[in-house]
Amino acid sequence: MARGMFITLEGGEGSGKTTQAALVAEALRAAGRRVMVTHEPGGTRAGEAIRAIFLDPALKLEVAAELLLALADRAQHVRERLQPALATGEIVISDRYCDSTVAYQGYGRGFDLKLLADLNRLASDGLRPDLTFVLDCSAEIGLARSRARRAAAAADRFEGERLEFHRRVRDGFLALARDEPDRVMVIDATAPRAAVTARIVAAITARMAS
Ligand code: Z5A
Repeated sequence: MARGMFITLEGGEGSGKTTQAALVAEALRAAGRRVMVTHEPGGTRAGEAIRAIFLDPALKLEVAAELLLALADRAQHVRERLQPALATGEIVISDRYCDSTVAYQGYGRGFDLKLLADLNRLASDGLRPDLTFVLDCSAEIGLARSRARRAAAAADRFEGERLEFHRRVRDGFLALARDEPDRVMVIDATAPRAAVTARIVAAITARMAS
């Protein structure tokens, strides 16, 4: 069976994942590749319903409920969208995936990392990214970007978290990059958008060639 390439974009709030998912896809398509862009939480009809609950600032979710919602969303996303697209040989770019659960629910909320690895394996059906880019910037910069973009709209459940939470999340992503240097690459998210895109596309192209 053909197997496309699975790329994930990770990082804190406002680090530029959504922006880069679109720009990288555009660059790869211009080079003649078939690309699907998707995201978590969401990416499927059921997933978008889960996302609405997951982010609703009016809901006070237990941390275990939050974790299980993220995993339920992933179970649906992997089987309904990721595996079928990869099976046709597409390049799949997902804006967040399993590493977000490790960073947010593990480093942020304090769940045991071994437990999360097991649960992620179950939810993802063992599907691992070929390459992951952590868009890295300080929590202050990321949150300021998100606030500026959302203007008068209400903050979601995560934006309302204390700065310390967002710093732990950043530490989590950087720890993942140290643990898995062959898969996870840290990119300076404070660089200009086009420079960030160029670094990501260069790394993908190099990986394809190898
Ligand atoms: N979450 C979780 O807890 N557990 C899980 O397992 C999963 C997720 C999967 C929603 O995710 C929340 O779900 C997330 C973690 C949790 N909460 N938080 N925090 P999301 O991905 O939907 O939401 P987000 O991370 O808050 O995304 P975002 O705010 O949309 O950020 P972004 O996609 O990284 O950034 P952006 O939208 O591309 O850019 C933000 C702004 O910065 C925008 O105005 C851009 O034009 C600007 N920007 C982008 N790049 C640049 C550069 N290079 N320079 C200057 N300005 C830039």
